[in-house]
Amino acid sequence: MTSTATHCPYCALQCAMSLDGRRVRPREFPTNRGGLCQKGWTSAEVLTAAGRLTTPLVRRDGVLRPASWDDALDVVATRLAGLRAEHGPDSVAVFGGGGLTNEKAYQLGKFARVALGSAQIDYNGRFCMSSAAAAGTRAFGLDRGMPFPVTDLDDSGAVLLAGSNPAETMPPFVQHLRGAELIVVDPRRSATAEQATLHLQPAPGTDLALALGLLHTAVAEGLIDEKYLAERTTGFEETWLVAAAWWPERVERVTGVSAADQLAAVRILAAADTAHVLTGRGAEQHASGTDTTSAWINFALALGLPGTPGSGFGCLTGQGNGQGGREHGQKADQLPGYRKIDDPAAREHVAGVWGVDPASLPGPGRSAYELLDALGEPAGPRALLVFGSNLLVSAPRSNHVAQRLAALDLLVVADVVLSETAQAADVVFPVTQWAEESGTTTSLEGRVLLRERALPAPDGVRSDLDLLHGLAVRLGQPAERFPVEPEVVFDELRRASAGGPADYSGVTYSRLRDGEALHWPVPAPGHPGTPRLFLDRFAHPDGLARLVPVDHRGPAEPQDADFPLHATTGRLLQHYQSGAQTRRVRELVEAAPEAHVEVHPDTATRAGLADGALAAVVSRRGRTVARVRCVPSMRLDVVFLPFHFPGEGRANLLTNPALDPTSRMPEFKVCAVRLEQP
Ligand SMILES: Nc1nc2c(c(=O)[nH]1)N[C@H]1C(S)=C(S)[C@@H](COP(=O)(O)OP(=O)(O)OC[C@H]3O[C@@H](n4cnc5c(=O)[nH]c(N)nc54)[C@H](O)[C@@H]3O)O[C@H]1N2
Ligand SMILES: Nc1nc2c(c(=O)[nH]1)N[C@H]1C(S)=C(S)[C@@H](COP(=O)(O)OP(=O)(O)OC[C@H]3O[C@@H](n4cnc5c(=O)[nH]c(N)nc54)[C@H](O)[C@@H]3O)O[C@H]1N2
Ligand code: SF4
Ligand SMILES: [Mo]
Repeated sequence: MTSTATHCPYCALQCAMSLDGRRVRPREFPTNRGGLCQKGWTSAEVLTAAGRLTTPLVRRDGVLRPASWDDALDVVATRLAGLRAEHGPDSVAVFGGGGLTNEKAYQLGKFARVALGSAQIDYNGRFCMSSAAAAGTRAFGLDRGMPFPVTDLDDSGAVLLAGSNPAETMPPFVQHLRGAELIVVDPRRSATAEQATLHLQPAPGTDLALALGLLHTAVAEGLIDEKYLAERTTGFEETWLVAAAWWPERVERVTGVSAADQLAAVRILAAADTAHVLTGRGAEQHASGTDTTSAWINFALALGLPGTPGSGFGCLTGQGNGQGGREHGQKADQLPGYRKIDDPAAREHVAGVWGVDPASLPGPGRSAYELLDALGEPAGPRALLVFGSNLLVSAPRSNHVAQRLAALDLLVVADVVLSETAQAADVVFPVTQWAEESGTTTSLEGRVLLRERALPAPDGVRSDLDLLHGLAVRLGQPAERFPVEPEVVFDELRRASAGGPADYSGVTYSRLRDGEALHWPVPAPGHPGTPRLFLDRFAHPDGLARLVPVDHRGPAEPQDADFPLHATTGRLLQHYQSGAQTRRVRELVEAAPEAHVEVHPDTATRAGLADGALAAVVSRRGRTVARVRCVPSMRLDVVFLPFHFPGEGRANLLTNPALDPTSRMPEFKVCAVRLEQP
């Protein structure tokens, strides 16, 4: 049996594995060093899982019925053409995903702008990394989540993790933290916090105050790097004007983190020869997520970490292609190569590669939640095509999103399984999974990886690229404009990205096959790639990093008498995202079968709930039913729910779609709730 070297289909660590037939074996690689988590080990089971789609489905008389590819493509193309003719090109919208390969993300953006002529495309990365990306761009002039290789962390003296729980979300990553003093900032005593030297346990949504407080303490203790600030940054004075008002006792009052622990954290980081500050979704998924990430960056800059050999600041990218997926044009405001869609030079370049008039490219469209919110409204889209997202489980304010999807004239979903969103669709296309197709992803360290096809696709299943080709041709596009071969698409992506911030022009499939470690930018075929950014200069024109004066705002929905607790949401080891894939793997379901809510025992008792009983968690937007798990280390004022479960166990029935003004990220990580008997 042949063995094919590939990478895990799930998270951004992109652990290396081999597939011998459908048997997964871990593979030695710098990021995972032969390790895999339970999801990676069992990932091949999804290839043959119950519910695997192998035929297109078209809704007739209210029921999804099998159809041929040609019939399904004809139905969709005819209806899209009709909607466009009657209501204009923006009546058709597209929703993509950060799990899609670079080739698919690129082709999806091109399909929306060229074949549909629609501005209305965005993707689930808006719900994931958008605050991190906005803050990174603002500070450094360029957003590559981790501007250094993961293995740099092996030699770090101290690491502060703000709102990240890699012990569950990227288990093999944790081995890179073993040599460092670890400070974990998390309202929960997470599995990662259990391993920390110091656990700071702020109330959800108060990281911004905490980061300001740590900056304050660093200044007060004389522990900032003044030479670095003078030579490599601007904006410290304005930033200090805000941080000066965040003295330790005030920070303690707002966050719940003691002044002594604030001091201890600053001292650990300042005493280390090399140190890193890393953020995860806990800090970023807030209506103030961009400013909160900026506050963590400001603190890292004050300590002189970013762009210093052996030290650094990074945001831990989440989805398998969370980095590449945000660079090649499926985001509302972007063109390939991380170009801006409103930049005339970028439009000219990309239109040249696509062979269209730059003036024909639509401008920026709505952000993900705003797009969903507008579906079926008089001025909003009437059709939605979904690729790689299970919105009915993962988008905020689920009840409302379900209503908006139901108001559409046409919902089309391409998926590998009949996800909750696919079940609600008018047309469903069965597509290939990672092992059945080739394509590239860009991992959390900005390294481009090739996942080669290892298995034949099941009968009836085609790739997303094939589907886009079929639709584009039916919409009148020349066939050669939408190729189906991943390598051909990648070669076009290289040209489209050339000269852009995320320049892939020097990356080729053959270099990747040879095992070259190519971190972007790779601006020429002989270029060795850029594992470490910012060592000499940051990417702003003056080469300096920016500290940004930001102030604490707190959660968009404060606690009150009716909703006295804060709910936060996140992940469990066993399930991936909406659970569409992992809820089909028996071993994972047995370990984590249903929705639960983590509660302090006293909080449970006050609500009349016992450990193991079902509880209703109620917010202004909805009601979730979940099993009570009493956890003595929880804060009394916080409950935690994983968001992987469907139906009435959906955490997103509760969540607040208050949006960050810059990134348009919804506030997944904090909303006001109460506990009730179910
Ligand atoms: N097992 C598993 N692994 C995954 C995924 C998965 O679904 N399952 N998804 C992948 C993806 S797409 C992503 S984005 C990453 C996410 O990876 P992480 O960011 O590690 O995951 P989360 O569990 O969403 O959030 C991390 C922690 O933030 C804490 N938190 C909640 N509110 C706050 C707050 O206000 N401040 C702070 N400081 N912390 C807070 C939560 O308690 C939680 O422990 O994981 C990737 N890996
Ligand atoms: N409450 C709460 N909600 C959250 C979060 C949170 O922390 N709390 N986190 C947010 C974050 S960070 C993220 S990334 C999102 C993720 O949430 P979703 O966007 O729902 O992501 P997945 O569950 O990975 O959905 C991917 C879907 O695409 C399918 N799929 C997999 N590969 C392919 C492919 O190659 N092509 C096609 N067409 N389909 C494919 C899968 O079967 C699955 O149905 O959830 C967000 N929602
Ligand atoms: S850590 Fe991420 S990439 Fe590695 S095996 Fe687990 S899910 Fe896959
Ligand atoms: Mo994510």
